[in-house]
Amino acid sequence: MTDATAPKLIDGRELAQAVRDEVRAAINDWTDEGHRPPFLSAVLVGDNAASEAYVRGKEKDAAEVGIDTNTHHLDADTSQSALLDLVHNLNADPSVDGLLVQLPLPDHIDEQTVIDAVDPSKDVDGFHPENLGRLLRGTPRYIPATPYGIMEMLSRSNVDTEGMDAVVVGRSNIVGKPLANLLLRRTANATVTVCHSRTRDLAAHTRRADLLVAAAGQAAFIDGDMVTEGAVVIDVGINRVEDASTERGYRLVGDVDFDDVRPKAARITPVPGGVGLMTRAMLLKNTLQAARLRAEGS
Ligand code: BQF
Repeated sequence: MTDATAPKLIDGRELAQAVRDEVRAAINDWTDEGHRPPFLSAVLVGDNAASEAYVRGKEKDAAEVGIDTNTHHLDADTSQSALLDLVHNLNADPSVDGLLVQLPLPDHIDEQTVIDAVDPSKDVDGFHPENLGRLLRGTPRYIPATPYGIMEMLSRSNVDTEGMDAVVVGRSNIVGKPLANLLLRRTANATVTVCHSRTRDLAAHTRRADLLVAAAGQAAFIDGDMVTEGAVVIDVGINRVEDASTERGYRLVGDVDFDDVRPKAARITPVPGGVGLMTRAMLLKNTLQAARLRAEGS
């Protein structure tokens, strides 16, 4: 159910700031107990501008909450075996709590092989099959940051998913599949439909959604006609559209046609300033958890 008194916009800036404040307080307690600060190591291959920006954002958030970071920048032509060597070294390094390899990787590198190489106890992205398996089985260790952030946005905005018809558009391993699983858990109790590029009548599904999550990767993919009055709409898309009036020549939009959908939605997340910021905040939570796991020796 939806809290009718709540403001329409689910503000990722505000919610992510609240998460960061909590993580910072928890890290202060952790270091007061005599532990060193959590340490996150990131690996960035090549010079994809968006990836560089994402990593810089993660470093900035980490610094704010007291997580130490080190980013390894590798050339675009780095071999898969050189990347795997680095991952193995970071796995073996006891000063590294959390380890992430920024995606996407260059075409000559097999992403799955690299994901499999990350020590699951350091896998703060939650992409390793062991961690995905644990999530599926209901005993999660690291929950992938985007779906984790979406669940956190819902609970912090008092959206009770109990009995809701949730429709997730997009079936990626990083968003759609783990999110569908989180919504299915007994702690959420939604009825979940996962749609994708081959779904026959997409609008027939989305119109039935009390909770609509758009993770299709296409600007203006969801318009007002595809949304029922009073739905909660979560926009996971990050798309660049040309905009000559901006300094960079583009602006970021989600998968939802915001102006068209907003009047019908009970709640809606903006882009920018929505799910993306929460994704970053949840990585910090996972990194603190990694430091705790390391200290316990588990
Ligand atoms: C915002 C990502 C596709 C492929 C690889 C804030 C982020 C984005 C947008 C961000 C993303 C997307 C990340 C906003 C991390 C989310 O205000 O709208 C933050 O940093 N993200 C990533 O690391 O890799 C990706 C999307």
